[in-house]
Amino acid sequence: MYQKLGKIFIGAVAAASLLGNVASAETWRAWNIHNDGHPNTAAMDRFAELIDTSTGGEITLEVFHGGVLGSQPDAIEQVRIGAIEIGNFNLGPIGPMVKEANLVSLPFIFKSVPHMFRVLEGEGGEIMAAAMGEAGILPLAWIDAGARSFYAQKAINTPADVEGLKIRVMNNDLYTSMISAMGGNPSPMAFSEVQQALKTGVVDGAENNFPSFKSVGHYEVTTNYSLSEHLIIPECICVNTAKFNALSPEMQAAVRGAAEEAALYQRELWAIGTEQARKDVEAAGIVVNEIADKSPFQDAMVSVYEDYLAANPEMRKLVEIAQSTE
Ligand code: GTR
Repeated sequence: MYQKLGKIFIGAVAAASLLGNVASAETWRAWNIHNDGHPNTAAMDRFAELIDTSTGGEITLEVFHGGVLGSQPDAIEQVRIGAIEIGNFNLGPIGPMVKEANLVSLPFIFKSVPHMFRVLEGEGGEIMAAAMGEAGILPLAWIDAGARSFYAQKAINTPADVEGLKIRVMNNDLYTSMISAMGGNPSPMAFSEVQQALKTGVVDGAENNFPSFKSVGHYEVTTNYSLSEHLIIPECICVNTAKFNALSPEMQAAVRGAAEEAALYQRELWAIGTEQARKDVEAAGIVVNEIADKSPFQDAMVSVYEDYLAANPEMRKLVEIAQSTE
């Protein structure tokens, strides 16, 4: 009897599968570089819950925090080829792979975080998203990563203060040009190595936003955080394009909807987390330097733009879109 019922059931499932109306549940792996306590970690956990609900349990997200699935450039490549399905990536290290993503890595390209989001939500964002999708790493939603500023054992209030300093940067030639243009020595390095490098003096300084400055202990091995805000780089929740395209339109909408909701949650957490991180590092003794006039930094970047656009003239259009966005 049971056997017979079993056979009927299996037969029904097989028939339904042939008709294509039984989805098979999948588990997707997600990469996140941050630890507990960082806003993006909570947002990625929320994303996992949301995707479970919105897909009716058809897609389960297993989120790996703390960069345990590899460094960011490696993980970007893994999502691109489909070895990992999803990542919360900074667009900085995507630039070497997808030229259009490099728009956001031009220093001072955005006037503010809201301006950055306006560009991303307009034609500029569409062009970038299309190119990223084409490269295999499709953005489902943009998330906030604030502004990056310099920190070291001294104040960095002008580009001249960078002169002669070895500064850690993320992997992207635009950042090495940026530091060189200030007279510093750029040192590209994985995020996980920076604290030790600062501690042992392998580098003299680095640059990041307040939440990351705090979460991985860079504030424990520096004394000054100077608000140069030279880079406003967004992040994405990005999926392997082929995996996403293989889903039914309903499932695609469910996954995208979950990512968009998680992104909105991230932006809320980000605002609170940034303020809290600043308070915490100040309470721990970090001197935060306001920089009233950033124009010396901006002037130092003229050659970076000139050289980059001479070598990549096709990027002029995106730069113009960003600069003409109110
Ligand atoms: C953080 C960002 C990470 C990583 C890191 C870095 O702000 O969220 O994805 O890019 O900076 O400096 O490597």
